[in-house]
Amino acid sequence: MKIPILLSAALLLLLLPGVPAAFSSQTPIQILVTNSVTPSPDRTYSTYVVYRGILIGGMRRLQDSNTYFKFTYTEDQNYGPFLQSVNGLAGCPERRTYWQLLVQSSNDTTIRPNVGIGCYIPNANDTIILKYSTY
Ligand code: B12
Repeated sequence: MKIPILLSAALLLLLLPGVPAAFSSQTPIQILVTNSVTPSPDRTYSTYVVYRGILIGGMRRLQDSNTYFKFTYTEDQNYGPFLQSVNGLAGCPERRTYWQLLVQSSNDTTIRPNVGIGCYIPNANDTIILKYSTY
């Protein structure tokens, strides 16, 4: 008897306004891959992170579902994953190139997050810009 009551309570919680934010697990984002070093076409992809999920989760999900998006990263012992390559193009210390992480929010402001792909938590409808750049 207790189990159906618990199930009904859970269902009710899901239907209450305000509560679903914690349950509805999809925060949609776009990923724009662009190259400021050598001219090449931009590519835009759609994916999502779970509620308060980190960017790399959405990137992995995209990689698993779309053969045209690939990335690699190295693990830094202090700062976590460092984005090494996107779609086969790798950053190169000798050429001083790297994949810069930028975020354009739905209100059109663009920021350069002060954390990497393993720490950044996207907001709904963010456009994550992976920009091949020089430093
Ligand atoms: C130089 C530098 C870079 C260079 C590193 C290459 C080079 N050969 O110089 C470049 C320009 C590539 C870079 C990029 C980024 N950086 Co940087 N970088 C630094 C800086 C100023 C010095 C690092 C250093 O040389 N330490 C001395 C050496 C001897 O130690 P090291 O452990 O070998 O250093 C390596 C790591 O620091 C690594 N690294 C550098 N930046 C980052 C960022 C992340 C997320 C990771 C995992 C590793 C990493 O590269 C260094 C050289 O191999 C630090 C700030 C500071 N004063 O420490 C920020 C710093 C480490 N970077 C930071 C950030 C946020 C980034 C970016 C995410 C910025 C962006 N939005 O694009 C990107 C990384 C994107 C990606 N591809 O994943 C943050 C990391 C904070 C955090 N908790 O995640 C720091 C602390 C600056 C800050 N904003 O406070 N960075």
